[in-house]
Amino acid sequence: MSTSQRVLSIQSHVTYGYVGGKAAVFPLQCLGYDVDVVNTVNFSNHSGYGRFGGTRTSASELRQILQTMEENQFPDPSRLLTGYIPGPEALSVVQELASKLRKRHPELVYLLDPVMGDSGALYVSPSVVCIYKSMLRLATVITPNWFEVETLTSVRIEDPQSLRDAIGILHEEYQVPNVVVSSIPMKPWLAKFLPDDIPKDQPTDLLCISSSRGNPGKNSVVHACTVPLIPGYFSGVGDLFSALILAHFDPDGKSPLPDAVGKALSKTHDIIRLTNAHAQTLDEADRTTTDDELDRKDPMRLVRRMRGRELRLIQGQ
Ligand code: PXL
Repeated sequence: MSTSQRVLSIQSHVTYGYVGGKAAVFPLQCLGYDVDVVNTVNFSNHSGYGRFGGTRTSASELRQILQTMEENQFPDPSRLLTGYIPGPEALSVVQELASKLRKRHPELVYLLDPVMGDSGALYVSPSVVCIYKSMLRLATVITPNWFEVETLTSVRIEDPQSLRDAIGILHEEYQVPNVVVSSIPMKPWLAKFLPDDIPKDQPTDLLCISSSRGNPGKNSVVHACTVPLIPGYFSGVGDLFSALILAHFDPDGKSPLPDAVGKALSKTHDIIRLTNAHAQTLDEADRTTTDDELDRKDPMRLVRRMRGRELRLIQGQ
């Protein structure tokens, strides 16, 4: 990779722990990128701790930062990474920027992670959904989770055809060249649909699909790979995964999308393994997942549990 590559990363900042920009920027820097960072929120810690303090960056603050960057004629990035942007006004400012950069540099590599929710629930304002839909055509790669694919396409994914339909809508209607959907639980109907060399007898595996749009009239190129599921939820994993895809992706051929996704998946998996091994060293009482009664009696129990599950990014560098 040339040393002059520059990423503009626009996502959340937390003082303690590794989600959003804290999960993305260090890996990008380790891989040789200069990273310019815009924080969409400035919080003490991620929301899973139950208590978090700080502020969201307003649309006018974002505009001021971006405008001054222009006035000072700082170099434009060759790559753009956008993640958690919880409000519609702020997201519109990012849309304007992405649109301007895309016009100025048609070769811009833009990874858009449409962070909206998970497991059937939105955790951003519902009004960001239609803004994301109108931003999709600006992206080079998008990394929605299963729920976000359903939200963007209004397709309920319940069999191979609906999965094909949803990805087809993202490629054709929304003009997204590359779609990566990760952390898909291995469902029986999905297993039947996969090629022979993918292990399917382990319901404990997670599947990742990457799909690149073909030339007009041609089918898209779809790759699938699996990683063993490590039980439990680790915050910031999606942010790390997206950053690594952006870092490794070389649209001109040396590392096309499936290669970049493979590298990102194995590195992310290694960090989760390291993090999980560390979490196992916690006291039994703090390791046990949810127990509302115990958490109510001792709110610091949740804090200890979350602390033990912060990504071991530095240790795993
Ligand atoms: O993508 C994870 C994430 C990012 N940013 C903030 C969060 C979380 C997950 O909880 O709270 C502020």
